Amino acid sequence: QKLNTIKSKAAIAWGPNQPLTIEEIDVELPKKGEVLVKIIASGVCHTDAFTLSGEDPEGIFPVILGHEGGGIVEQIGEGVTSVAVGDHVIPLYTPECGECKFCQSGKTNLCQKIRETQGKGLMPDGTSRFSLNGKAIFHYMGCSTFSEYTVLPEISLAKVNPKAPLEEVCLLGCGVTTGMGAVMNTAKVEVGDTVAIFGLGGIGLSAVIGAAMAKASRIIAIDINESKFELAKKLGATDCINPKDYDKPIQDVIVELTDGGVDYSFECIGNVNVMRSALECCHKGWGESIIIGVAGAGQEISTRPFQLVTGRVWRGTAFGGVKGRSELPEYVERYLAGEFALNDFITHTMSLEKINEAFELMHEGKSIRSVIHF
Ligand code: NAD
Ligand code: AHE
Ligand code: ZN
Ligand code: ZN
Repeated sequence: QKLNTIKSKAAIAWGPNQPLTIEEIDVELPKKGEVLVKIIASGVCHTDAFTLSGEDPEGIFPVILGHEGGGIVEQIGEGVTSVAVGDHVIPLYTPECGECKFCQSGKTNLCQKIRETQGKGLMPDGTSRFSLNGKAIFHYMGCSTFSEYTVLPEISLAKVNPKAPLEEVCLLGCGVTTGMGAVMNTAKVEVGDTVAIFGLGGIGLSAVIGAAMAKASRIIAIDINESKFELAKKLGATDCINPKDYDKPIQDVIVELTDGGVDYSFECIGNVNVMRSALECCHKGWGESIIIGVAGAGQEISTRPFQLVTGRVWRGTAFGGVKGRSELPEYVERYLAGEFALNDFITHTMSLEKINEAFELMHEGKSIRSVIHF
């Protein structure tokens, strides 16, 4: 074994649509401002599948995917002060440096301090900490949680209450925070508002939870897979609709159901045609549609500009607008206080060796979240 490295079991994605393989890789110990984290659990998000499909313009291989994790600090690099060995942490694909123009603006959670290198699969110094037989393996979204050990910049870690089970709160590393945050921070849904949520995976169902917490009067949940409806109803959906049951556009159905359209809609699929429906089911004059879903390379959205001229608003959100270091710990506290459950989402748990099954279950529409236990 090389000096300054440790061995780690990791799932490697070698190229688009190739099954991941489990390898024993070398992980370099953390450099200045970096932290070695032992991953305890990681959810599998549709964005991992999206990048694996080859549709992600930033997709790069070979790579260690995974960005919805929970772990424990194993070692800190020089100058790290905000976390210590033993701390429980959630990796952040949207870091929070507190210093960049974006952090200082107070208008966004999209810290850009390390965005460029992160998008290239590298640490901020432009190199990778992962290798297999001397060949570099890329990082993913600054997280790479499908590895027993991973290295992250200090600014990419939220320190959370150690009382929270990491096997559950890992879901706050992406899906649940994204959906709830989109409703509460981005849209700012208020008591009595009407809401339509397209796509009832981990993101859409979390948006349902957010809308129920905000006391929306009507929560219309839309999916082509009706097996999602039971949980959507349990979480607070008032109406569940399958677009395949209608011979007219789903936006027309929703406009009729809601006396002119909803106050807010959320696209949680990544389908540009559904994004149009989500905009056009909004109420004239004020309805806002929030894009959460991630669409593939070359895809574009379209609508008649008249839709916007007449007051509808098209917006988007990443990580639910949540600033990871300063705001995510509070989500963990709210979970611990019983404000929302996470176990409803965990339809499957498995070891890293079975990770390809998690992708299969997702594509078959059989899972909400598979959580990998290390
Ligand atoms: P998922 O695969 O678990 O759920 C998607 C749901 O959409 C499924 O229930 C599926 O049946 C449904 N669906 C598919 N096509 C449909 C259609 N034409 N009409 C209605 N329903 C349809 O995915 P997920 O993990 O919940 O992620 C959802 C999307 O959000 C993905 O695009 C993902 O990349 C994106 N995402 C974005 C952010 C962000 O920060 N913006 C964060 C996480 C995930
Ligand atoms: N890399 C893609 C876009 C992927 C994307 O939009 N990612 C979301 C998070 S999805 C989490 O499941 C995001 O945060 N985007 C903001 C950012 O800075 O990446 C592409 O199209 O190039
Ligand atoms: Zn995600
Ligand atoms: Zn910043």
